[in-house]
Amino acid sequence: MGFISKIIEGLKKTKQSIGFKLKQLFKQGIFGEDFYDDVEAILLSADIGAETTFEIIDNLRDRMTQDRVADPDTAEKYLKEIMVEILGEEKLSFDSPCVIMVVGVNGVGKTTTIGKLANIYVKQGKSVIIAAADTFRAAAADQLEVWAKRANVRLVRHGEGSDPAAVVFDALASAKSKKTDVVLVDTAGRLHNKVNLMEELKKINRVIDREYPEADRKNLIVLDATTGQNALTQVKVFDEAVNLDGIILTKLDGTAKGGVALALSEQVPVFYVGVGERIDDLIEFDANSFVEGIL
Ligand SMILES: Nc1nc2c(ncn2[C@@H]2O[C@H](COP(=O)(O)OP(=O)(O)OP(=O)(O)O)[C@@H](O)[C@H]2O)c(=O)[nH]1
Ligand SMILES: [Mg+2]
Repeated sequence: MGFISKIIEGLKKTKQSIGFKLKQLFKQGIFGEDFYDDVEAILLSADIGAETTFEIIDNLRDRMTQDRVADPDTAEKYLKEIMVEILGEEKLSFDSPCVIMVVGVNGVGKTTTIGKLANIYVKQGKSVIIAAADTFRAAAADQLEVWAKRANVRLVRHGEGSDPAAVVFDALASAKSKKTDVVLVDTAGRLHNKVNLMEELKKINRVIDREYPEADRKNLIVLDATTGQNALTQVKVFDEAVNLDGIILTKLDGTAKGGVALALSEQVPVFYVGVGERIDDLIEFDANSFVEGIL
């Protein structure tokens, strides 16, 4: 399946919840105050969030009034354009060597996403090493081992309960000596408490800065699309601990809450979306395809 058809398939439920309703509304061709109220209600119901929804509505009303838009196709085109502007066109780009630390609460799909990312970079001809820095959960490194084998990349792991920063230290040493292009760092999603988790992530972050200052750095947060607006809070909390460069939004395939990508994009750019559990179910985010997928 191609990229576009995959994202369209992944956004099917979101489209069912908002796209069809909006289409019907636009088709009526009556663009008075009721129209904007109805669009607002539909967007609010789709996890786009109040702030982003109001911004979209204000923009739409301004542009439609200014250009005296009276036909459904133009109105729909304007709405799509506004959404694409909000989502932005930024892609994840980095120089080799690069260290990508992947963070997020438990169960969102960090480990799976690391396997998928490793696969993407290997296919691009890059060398990759994975650091199993989630030493808290017993099966975490085993799970990562399976993904590393699938993607055919090296893995650095220590025993359960060992210091995650030490795992990262070893992975960096190996990457430096072998001139590896990308180091992917898997982290724990849960510790005894949230303060511990944030302190651990800060420590790993410091170790990377100190041990490999010449490497490019990216901190990515993985968010589960099915959590909807809750994802915004997660971005805030993790961004305070370690500066976030981007978002990977997983499990779009199982949810009608894909609209949350719009609210998230206003905070931090979305670089990839997960649309399934298989190794090639991670797609580079593209604003135009996304908007076509939901409307
Ligand atoms: N449908 C679907 N499932 C996904 C996607 N990404 C991950 N999953 C599933 O989500 C579950 C949790 O994934 P993990 O990769 O273990 O999540 P994690 O964030 O590493 O979890 P912890 O290590 O416990 O914090 C697994 O069953 C994955 O197969 C996706 O894009 N779509
Ligand atoms: Mg994990």
